[in-house]
Amino acid sequence: CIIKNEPGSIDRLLAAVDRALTHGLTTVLLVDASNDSRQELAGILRRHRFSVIEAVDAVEALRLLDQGETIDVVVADTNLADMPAAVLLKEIRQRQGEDCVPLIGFCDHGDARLAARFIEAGGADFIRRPFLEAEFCCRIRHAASLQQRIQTLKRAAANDYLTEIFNRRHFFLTGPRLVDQCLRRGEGTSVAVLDIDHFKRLNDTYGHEIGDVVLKHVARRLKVLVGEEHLLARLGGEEFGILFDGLDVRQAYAFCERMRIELAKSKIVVDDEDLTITVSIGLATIEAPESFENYLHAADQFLYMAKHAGRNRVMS
Ligand code: GH3
Ligand code: MG
Ligand code: MG
Ligand code: MG
Repeated sequence: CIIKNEPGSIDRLLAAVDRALTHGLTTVLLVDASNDSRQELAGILRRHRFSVIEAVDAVEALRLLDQGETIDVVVADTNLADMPAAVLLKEIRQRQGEDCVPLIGFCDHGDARLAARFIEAGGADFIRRPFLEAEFCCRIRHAASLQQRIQTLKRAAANDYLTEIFNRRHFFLTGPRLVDQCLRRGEGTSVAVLDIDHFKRLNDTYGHEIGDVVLKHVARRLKVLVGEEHLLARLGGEEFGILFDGLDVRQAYAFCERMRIELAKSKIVVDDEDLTITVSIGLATIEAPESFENYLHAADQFLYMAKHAGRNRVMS
């Protein structure tokens, strides 16, 4: 961090120092209206090497979550005055979906049935005072590590192992929602199926391993060309799908042409040889609600036409 004599530079420096010190630590959002209790719990957590963000009520907690703060676990007093714990849970769910940040509730006294009700409502865990520091911290650590494992599994389930781009499953799971959003905004969209030409010949000539290198190369190039805006996946074999977010036919066609030309120009260095490949692309416009499979089928038919017309081209 470079310190300049400007307003706010000390704040930025302190924030950078804080980020460096807390890097890699589990971050807990501690929601507790009582200053004494919050300070005590924050003290315990910091002593046990947690990074702690404090909130005095549910509204402030939600605001911090909305700001996109990195938070691994929320630990909240279940007797918050501004919002019952179950409502806070529901609000977090609504914002972050099914596997949202885990929420652990705690209470001082009160109804013994609260723990069961809280966990049934979706809470990750429940802790009652008085508790031992070690138990408090290990329950939080456990919730955080479980969440991390879920995220790792989710990423793996969406990932194509060879090319490290999204897989077919992810494409078919998330594609329909993206189409819905485009159509509801009143924008058309389109889907492309891209297939490497004569890939079998390449495999037969250079071997399967070199074929894999080529697949990885094409995926890497496509990832750069397509960017974050559109959805790219390996559909299987040497076939890739691209769902364009809000491009009309002309724009999508131009996009596909650019991809085709870029890939044909791109040299793939294998041992001492430079390999080149070409691709054929089928592009289907999406204008009305239909099944996602139908859109793909249409794109496939255009791909088939592109192959028959001589390959290395886009058909729509
Ligand atoms: P076309 O131009 O008509 O698309 O011909 P093609 O040879 O590319 O198509 P074809 O469907 O005949 O062959 C695809 C080949 O892709 C056959 C298969 O062995 C190979 N393949 C599929 N998955 C993989 C993979 O993961 N790695 C490698 N190296 N090859 C793969
Ligand atoms: Mg084929
Ligand atoms: Mg092919
Ligand atoms: Mg194919």
